[in-house]
Amino acid sequence: MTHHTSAGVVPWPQEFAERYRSEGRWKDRTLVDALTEAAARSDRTALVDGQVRIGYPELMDRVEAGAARLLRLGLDPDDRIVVQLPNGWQFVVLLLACFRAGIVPVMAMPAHRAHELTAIAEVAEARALAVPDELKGFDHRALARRVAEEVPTVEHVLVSGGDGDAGLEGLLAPGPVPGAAPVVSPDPGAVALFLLSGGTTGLPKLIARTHRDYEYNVRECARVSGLDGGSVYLAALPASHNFPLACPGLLGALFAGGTVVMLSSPEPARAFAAVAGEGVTMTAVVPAVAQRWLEHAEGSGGASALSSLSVLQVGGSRLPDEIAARVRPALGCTLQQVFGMAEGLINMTRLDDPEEVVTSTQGRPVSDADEVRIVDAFGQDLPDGRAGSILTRGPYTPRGHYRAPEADGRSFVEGWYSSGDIVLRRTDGNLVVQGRDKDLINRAGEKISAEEVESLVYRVADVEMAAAVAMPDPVMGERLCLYVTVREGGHTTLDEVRDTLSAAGLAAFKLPERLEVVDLIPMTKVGKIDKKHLREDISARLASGTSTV
Ligand code: OOB
Repeated sequence: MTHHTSAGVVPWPQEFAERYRSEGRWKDRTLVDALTEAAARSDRTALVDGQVRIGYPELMDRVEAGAARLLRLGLDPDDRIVVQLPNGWQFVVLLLACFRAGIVPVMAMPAHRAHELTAIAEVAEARALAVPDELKGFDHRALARRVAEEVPTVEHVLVSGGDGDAGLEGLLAPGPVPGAAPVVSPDPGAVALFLLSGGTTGLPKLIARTHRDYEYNVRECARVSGLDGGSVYLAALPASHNFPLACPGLLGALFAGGTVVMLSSPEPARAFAAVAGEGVTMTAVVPAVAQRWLEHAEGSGGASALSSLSVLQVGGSRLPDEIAARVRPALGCTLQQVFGMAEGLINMTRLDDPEEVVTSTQGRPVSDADEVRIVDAFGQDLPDGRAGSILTRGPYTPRGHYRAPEADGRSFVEGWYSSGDIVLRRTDGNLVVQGRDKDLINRAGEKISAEEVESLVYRVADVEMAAAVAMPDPVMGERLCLYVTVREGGHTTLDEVRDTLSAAGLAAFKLPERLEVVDLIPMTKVGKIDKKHLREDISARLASGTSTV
């Protein structure tokens, strides 16, 4: 028997919940209710994936039938299903079918491997996994089987793209579904999905998002980014990430009655062709991708392919001001900077902001009910213009991680979420992200917990002590550099470390990209590894071209 999802969810205090409801922020409707309203009004294509085009009536039919078949399979409302699918129509329909039935998807990434998937399935006590057959030469079906063997709650593996009988395509075909029980809508206050935290702990943390808080998240983001029924949204970042999913993302486009185009990679040639072919009006990318798009457009004159594009959202990591300034001239669209987090708070520059605000700030909260404080090391509020740690709470920022009371001692302070970002608030209210005091590496928007990597490095035979730090990188923003000390007479290499971590099932994007074998790892006065010193050290080594190996 698995837990009920709600056990382990930290609720909003009653007075806040009542206020959010009476102010009309939280509505009494599920995510599928929001979709149903849009579907009734729209005559647009809802979903495009290559040659596959799905209109709203067909989408609703598939969602209803998919929900009925998930239940007929033996899954119950409130059961968790780990979803590890690439950007394709199956991802969208499965997610909506889960929302319809009250089955709770857990948003894994295609890049995850056994280490991550097992931990995610364990924390969620998942009863099912949904995976592609194979992706980029990797056998996800075998990976899922391995996870299912290790995690006793997992009973079903649903595979997309294969020819097996448990195929996802069959499950998500339009109805009717003989012998199925009627599908009952979940409570709007129930957990709709779990997002993955870009956190700093050794194990992944899950964030429970309810139907009503997530619907509000989508609604406010859609308003601020100008989405409407005529919008064509390109999902080119991995769709299980909060940004392309709900800020306003593909859910925003669907709830507006617009069109969603699913693309499995943001690689410029393919993305530009998709924009031109489908008349895409809006998309979201990370700074590293924005940079590649700029180079592509500035180089081969590909910018004309983007003539339909009106808004380019960029977020996930800090966009350098100089790159921000190139967006409008080179791509001919409005830049919208987005500083958000899976834990809730989303900040955006506004479409009619002066160019200076758009190119040099990360915007301001999307909701006037979002509360933001900037505090010093002692938790004292700082005046505008002074950089400090950002704390936030609000109608779509949950009050804790899922089943993680211990880890939350640091990241939630009396109901305020402390993201670990160092932020300055200007007098005009716009936020500027200046740094970070959390122990992670932000590799082109993909968050890598230093602790998670370090804990596995000790499996390398001769390693004595390990410290993972961010090294600056012109393309990815940051990459992971690993400092190690080795036992006397011992030695190790970058290849050995990477091989060991891969064998441990760690996702490839988390593997160290540089190794520094040193005699001593510097410690602070309180006996912690001095990461600040190491970051300065690697910056200096990169600047002077020196290395220990
Ligand atoms: C987004 O969400 P997560 O959960 O992957 O990561 C959140 C963290 C933030 O705490 C911050 O450290 C960093 O990512 N971040 C940015 C940023 N946007 C996110 N740092 C500097 N500048 C930005 N514009 O990354 C996310 C979620 C929803 C929308 C957009 C991004």
